[in-house]
Amino acid sequence: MTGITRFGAPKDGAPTAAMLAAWRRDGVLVIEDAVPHGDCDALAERARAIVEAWDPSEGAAVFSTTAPRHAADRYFRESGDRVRVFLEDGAIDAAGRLVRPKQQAVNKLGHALHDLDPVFDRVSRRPALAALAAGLGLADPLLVQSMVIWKPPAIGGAVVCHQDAAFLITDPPSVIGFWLALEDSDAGNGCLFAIPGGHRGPLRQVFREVDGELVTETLDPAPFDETAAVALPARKGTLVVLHGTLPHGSAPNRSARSRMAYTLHAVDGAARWHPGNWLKRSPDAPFRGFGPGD
Ligand SMILES: O=C(O)CCC(=O)C(=O)O
Repeated sequence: MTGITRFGAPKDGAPTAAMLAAWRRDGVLVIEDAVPHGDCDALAERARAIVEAWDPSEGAAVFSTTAPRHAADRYFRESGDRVRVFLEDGAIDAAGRLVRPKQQAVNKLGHALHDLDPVFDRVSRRPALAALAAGLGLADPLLVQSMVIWKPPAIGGAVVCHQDAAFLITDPPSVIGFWLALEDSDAGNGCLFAIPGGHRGPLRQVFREVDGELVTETLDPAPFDETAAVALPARKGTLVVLHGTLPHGSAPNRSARSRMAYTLHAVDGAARWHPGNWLKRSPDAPFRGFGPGD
């Protein structure tokens, strides 16, 4: 038992009264069978094809939330309106050469899959997801960031407990995370965990640009109560919706199974997008909403 109420997919996507009550109480919704397996497979297949086509000599960066090095890296900073490949710690040697097959070396792809790839675009802009976002209060939703989190077998890295509002900053905080299991996840292969109700606590940190450098600023030093965290196992097709101030993360994957997930973050265009956000878009690639012409 996870202690979190699990829901079936509402008919037209809009959250039911029970879902809204759980959202307010817990700051997280687990919606089973929200996306058909065919769409999950199509996303996983596209992700693998992007990695297959990627030439490691074009450049790459290790992405680690436990030993962050990416902040100084142009490769990361320029990925806001591109699709770039980030590698696991342990996938390259001291000279930067891959020591594992590409498909088993990836930490994540990011961060504009939803705008640049037609398959990710179609699944991200499902009408049911737009109805869910509207029902959860995003008046003018803007899809700002998408990632495939690879979690490869054996070396899949941990994602430390964090609040998404620290990384996608608006005033007031408005980000909502839509996390979709592309494969079954459980405690054995590093499923998500979250602290139910923790979204009602303060935003602890912001990660932002100051004088050209990306820095983490502490707003509130109170540690997360990780003893209150619950595991959120999710079968393929399950959507986990995360409030922007909900503390959540995932354990490493030391198993022989991969744990691929797709995650999409939306903010409210009615809130002010902080100019110091790490995530930048070129002027000809503005954030768009759920509609084709938004
Ligand atoms: O997939 C994971 O392990 C973590 C994802 C996450 O933290 C997020 O989408 O905000």
